[in-house]
Amino acid sequence: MAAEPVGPDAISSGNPPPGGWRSTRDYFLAGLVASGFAMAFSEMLASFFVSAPSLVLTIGQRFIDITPAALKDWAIAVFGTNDKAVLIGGIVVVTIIIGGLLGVLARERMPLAAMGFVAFGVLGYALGITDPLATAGATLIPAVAAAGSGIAVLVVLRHLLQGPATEATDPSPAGSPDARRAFMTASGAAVVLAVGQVVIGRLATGRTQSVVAAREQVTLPTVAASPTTTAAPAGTTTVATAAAVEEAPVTEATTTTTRAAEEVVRTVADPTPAQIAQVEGVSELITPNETFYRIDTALSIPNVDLDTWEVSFTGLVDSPFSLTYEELVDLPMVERYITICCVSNSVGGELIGNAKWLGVPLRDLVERAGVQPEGTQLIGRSVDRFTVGFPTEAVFDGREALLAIGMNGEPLPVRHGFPARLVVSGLYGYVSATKWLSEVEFARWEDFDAYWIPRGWAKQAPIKTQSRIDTPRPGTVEAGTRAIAGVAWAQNRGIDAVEVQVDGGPWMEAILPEELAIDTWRQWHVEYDFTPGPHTIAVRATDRTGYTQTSEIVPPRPDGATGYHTVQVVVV
Ligand SMILES: Nc1nc2c(c(=O)[nH]1)N[C@H]1C(S)=C(S)[C@@H](COP(=O)(O)O)O[C@H]1N2
Ligand SMILES: [Mo]
Repeated sequence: MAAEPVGPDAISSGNPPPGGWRSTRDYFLAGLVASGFAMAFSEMLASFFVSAPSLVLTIGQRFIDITPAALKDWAIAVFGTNDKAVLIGGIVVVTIIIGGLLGVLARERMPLAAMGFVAFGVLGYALGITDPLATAGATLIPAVAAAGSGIAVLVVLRHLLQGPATEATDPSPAGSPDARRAFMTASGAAVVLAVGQVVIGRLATGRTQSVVAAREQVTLPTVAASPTTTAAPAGTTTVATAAAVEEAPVTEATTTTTRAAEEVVRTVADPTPAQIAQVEGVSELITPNETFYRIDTALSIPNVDLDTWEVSFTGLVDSPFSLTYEELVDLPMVERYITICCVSNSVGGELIGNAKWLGVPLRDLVERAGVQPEGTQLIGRSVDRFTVGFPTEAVFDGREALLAIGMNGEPLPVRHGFPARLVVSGLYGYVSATKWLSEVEFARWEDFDAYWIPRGWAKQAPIKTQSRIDTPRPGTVEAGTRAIAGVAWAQNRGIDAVEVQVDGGPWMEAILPEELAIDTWRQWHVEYDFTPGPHTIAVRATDRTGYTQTSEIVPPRPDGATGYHTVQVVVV
């Protein structure tokens, strides 16, 4: 907070400038303090009430929604995954500066400046109620708080600057050192209070995010392992609850197991050692939830109320229906290893991860709804209004497609879509993987374009066959024999071969561990004897259809990047 333009040093401590120290700068400072205080107060109150939106976040959210694609690409390119933090910081700074200008305006025309704060409150309210989880009444709280507290602080500071209106021509007493001290003290106090409110707001958010607590109460369906299987390494039980899990672990890739209530969870075994590359520096076969990439448009993670949450199947169906979380969890489930990735992933990028998903086969649910022949598009709607759309056909063509509630043996992490999300093998996330799912709707293919389609991304988006070098990393490498290793993926098809090339030489066949599933990435490696000097390493993968990934370099937009991943090293 040392950088705040307040405190005694912000104003020269020498003689008052001609006309007193009540310069434009002082009024600007008063405005900055007033708007900063107003924002902090409003944000703190918003964090106390679940249905009251944060105005700063909703402004940011609407900004994201209307931002032209090109600007968004630029922001992601420049700021990477910090783009959201930069956006919020930008909104705060701009708002405070506008507040400063209102402060200057307040010098002569306080009512007009007050109108400015009211306008802010009104704008905040108008944007705030667009938050899908906000109520009209609760939204009044942060909006009124922002306008009211901003005006109040400004009135007080202005009063301290101008003093009683008695002797307007006399700079005293307002211009006296005492009055000045009073102004600075009041400003400083307001800033301290604002900071305190931000801190309290932060702490409160952690508690009102009731979804976090609700998630911790969730017990995933328990797997009673099949008694027919033979011994396997410990720790092969696959879901969160340890209770009622029998000893005999599962070794088949897919084994039907019986639960007490005749419900069925078909679980998958943990990867065997033969399926895991024992190579240092290669991506883990299963990506831990903590490091799994996260991509979404949500500035604040939807705080879903598990007691009222439902997912409904609607649109062009014969029998629409809804499921509560309890009902959903009671349905027959499967576990599947599926690698999901983002279309924005550049060649060699990190926006990809592999997890074990627990969920209901989408096909079961779609059949229950009875989709009509014209329902050629499946729309996945989120509580945050995000949408995806993909061909209904993908539900029936034999690929893995889940309405998932579990990720790597845990309830879905909140950032990855708790309570439920879609996971569809072989389709990029933006057309398939709705997090915080609220509705699965069927429509004609030509009648609806999901969130990213009008923003310049392809409507059909199958994942492209790709490969990535994880080690060595670009830079300096010691001479000698070491592994070149990475991952390759062609979800829904499977990877058959990976080849590595150094300095344009012959393509070397990489070693692949046993396949975990055609829906997951596959680790690969070669041992290579590095000689001193600069070297360029390239990789390419061939999928089970016999297709070798193209060397043609195209950017992620509109339907996924292509080109060989290359890494440059200098061997010493
Ligand atoms: N509600 C919601 N779901 C969403 C998105 C989103 O912005 N909002 N982004 C999609 C995109 S673009 C991707 S790549 C995946 C990423 O899932 P992850 O964050 O769990 O890795 O989520 C998809 N689901
Ligand atoms: Mo994505």
